[in-house]
Amino acid sequence: MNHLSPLDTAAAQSLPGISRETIAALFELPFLDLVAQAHAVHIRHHPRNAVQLSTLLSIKTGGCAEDCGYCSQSAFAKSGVKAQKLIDADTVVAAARAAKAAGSSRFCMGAAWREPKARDMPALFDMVRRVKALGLETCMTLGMLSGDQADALAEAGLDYYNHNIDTSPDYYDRVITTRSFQDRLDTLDHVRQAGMAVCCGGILGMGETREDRIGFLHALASLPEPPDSVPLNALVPIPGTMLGDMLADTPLARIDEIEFVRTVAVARITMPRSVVRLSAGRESMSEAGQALCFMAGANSIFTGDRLLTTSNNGGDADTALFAKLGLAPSS
Ligand code: SAM
Ligand code: DTB
Ligand code: SF4
Repeated sequence: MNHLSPLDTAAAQSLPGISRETIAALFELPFLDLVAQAHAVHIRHHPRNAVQLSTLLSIKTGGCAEDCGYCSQSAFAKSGVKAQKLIDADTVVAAARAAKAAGSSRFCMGAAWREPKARDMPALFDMVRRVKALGLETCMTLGMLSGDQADALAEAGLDYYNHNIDTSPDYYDRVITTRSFQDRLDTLDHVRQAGMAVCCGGILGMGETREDRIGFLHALASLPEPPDSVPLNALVPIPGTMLGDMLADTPLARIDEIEFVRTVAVARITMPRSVVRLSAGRESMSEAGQALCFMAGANSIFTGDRLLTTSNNGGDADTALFAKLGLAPSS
């Protein structure tokens, strides 16, 4: 029998130290058993039928020095995304106000930087303070941070910092060459040391194998502390990016919905207390696929009709889906 007993599930929850073998065995479970187990873990640690809503805004778009193979904002990509400077705080606050009015509880500001420059820091502090004053949780994703930068952002009141490991340590070099897996771990460490909540996940459907998905979740669950929030993105294939073009040539590399749901379920079981965010790629997912993700333990989404440079399911589609599924937004 390859089924995990409840005892094994309990072992999987006594983190840290979850083994690769345990994660691999979870992936091998019959799909319905896996989703049932994940749902049982989910309702033990999180409110039922509740999904947290976050809204994204690109505060500095394009022209990024990194070569992330999925990203439209890399200077190495021919995606047609134009480089723009850091936008002003008034524009950010207006977008945050609209996000709050639409029911979002967290506002995530993303910048296409390798890392923020010293001259940008005062404007970032101002954005954090003013968005927070609206009664929203604040999140930023700005690339790598030094310990001092993380401390200063925490001091300004930043609640969450998003910095993804993106994929398994083994597959990482096929996706990004300009910064290392260890660089990412160092930034995550600075964020945690500064006392901010860590938001860390990655992308599925970049041509990685099941082994890579196991390695990816193993790396996340083995961080000194599991991330508070785990965004799971399905690759949005953008023409002119290395991976977008690869997927256009080999459509079968696209992750199927059942394997995506499996990955959500294994994330839920291996990181029982983390909030798992069904992130980019939701637009190309069926309603039934999204419902299975919620069943398997996803309990956060990005709302609004834009992500950073690509479109997202608009609020109307999400309101209709929540009504169909009996889900309610949570804070
Ligand atoms: N420049 C910062 C950084 O890389 O840390 C912040 C912004 S970056 C766009 C944040 C994350 O978005 C990436 O780490 C990646 O996981 C995700 N992402 C970017 N482009 C994507 C795409 N085309 N499809 C799915 N996820 C994507
Ligand atoms: C994350 O993991 N996904 C979000 C957020 N963190 C910053 C970004 C998704 C970007 C999707 C592609 C785009 O819109 O350019
Ligand atoms: Fe730059 Fe972030 Fe895009 Fe990588 S993912 S190219 S670091 S904006």
